[in-house]
Amino acid sequence: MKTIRRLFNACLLRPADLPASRDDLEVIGVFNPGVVAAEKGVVMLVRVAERPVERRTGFVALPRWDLAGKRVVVDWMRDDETPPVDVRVVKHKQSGLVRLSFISHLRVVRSRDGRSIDSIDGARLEPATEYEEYGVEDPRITRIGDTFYITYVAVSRHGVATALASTRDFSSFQRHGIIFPPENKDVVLFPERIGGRYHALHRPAGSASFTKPEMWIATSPDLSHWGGHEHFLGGTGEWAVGRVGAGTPPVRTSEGWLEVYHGNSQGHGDSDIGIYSAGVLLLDLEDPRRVLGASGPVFAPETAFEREGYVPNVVFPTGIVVRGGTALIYYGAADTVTGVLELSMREMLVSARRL
Ligand code: MAN
Repeated sequence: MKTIRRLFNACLLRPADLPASRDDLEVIGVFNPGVVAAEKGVVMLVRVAERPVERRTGFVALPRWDLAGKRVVVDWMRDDETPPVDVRVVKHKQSGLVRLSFISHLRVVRSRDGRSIDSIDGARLEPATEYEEYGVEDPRITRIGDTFYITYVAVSRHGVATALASTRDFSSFQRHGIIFPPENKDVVLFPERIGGRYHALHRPAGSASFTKPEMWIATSPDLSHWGGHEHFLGGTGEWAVGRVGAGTPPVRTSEGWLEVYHGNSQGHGDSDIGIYSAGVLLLDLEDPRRVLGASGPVFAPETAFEREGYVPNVVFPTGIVVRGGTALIYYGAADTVTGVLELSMREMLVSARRL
């Protein structure tokens, strides 16, 4: 399928743009940003992935957050006992448990025009609970009233869960705990109540493969207690047979909720991660469980910074800002950098109606 023409495209942030949080760590990725339009322009919470600088022959360095010491510590494991699953993950042979070879936190970045970075703030959202020992990742931001709600992935020895935080100023954050237990990620909140209830898209994934991971939808009276879970969407084509998940928070249009989501083409072999591309969904305004249209890929890895990097061939949309007839879509590319591209709203809506 043909992708939609990019009206603007830029690589906004690279690992070299950000100093590591400590001298003995190095930044390997600044990607998958939560993005929201605020009074003075666009605010982003960018996922910063870091790994230890030191190498020891015969060992792998596995970072984790030490809760008591409030700092990253490193576990050195023998590499013959912890072979890689893919570039991101190793598996301890004896226990069968996996660990990440990096640890992520979130950093506040600002842009007045949404197309270039003006400043990188000191403010961070770092791991702080036992559910965040292996990092906090992939935030999505939804403004509801005058509060910005952040759903983010919390990774720990208890699994991969999704937590909620909120802020009014992006300098301090309130944590509201885990809202979707393991394994669940790619959670996005709708920006208003529908039929009196908050709505979220989420992506549960279990270890028994009765199904490929699917997107689900849930509702809540208060953003903390979620119920009414329903299966919502599986893969919609070859480009999304491996995985699908919500990308950006949904935006209201006259024709329905527009949701930019991701799909994975599934690699061949265990360590091949496959290609991640982006599609568009159109959901009924009154009942977002009703999918009115879907299309994809509307954009796919194309530029060098999307095709080459820590995990090659990944575009992973996580933020959207609509201005008039176009949308700026923010995404992680190759699990390494942050990109922005501009698409016509009309073209996205027309493509989604075709199904
Ligand atoms: C996958 C990837 C990684 C991420 C882990 C844990 O392996 O998405 O980037 O760190 O899951 O969430």
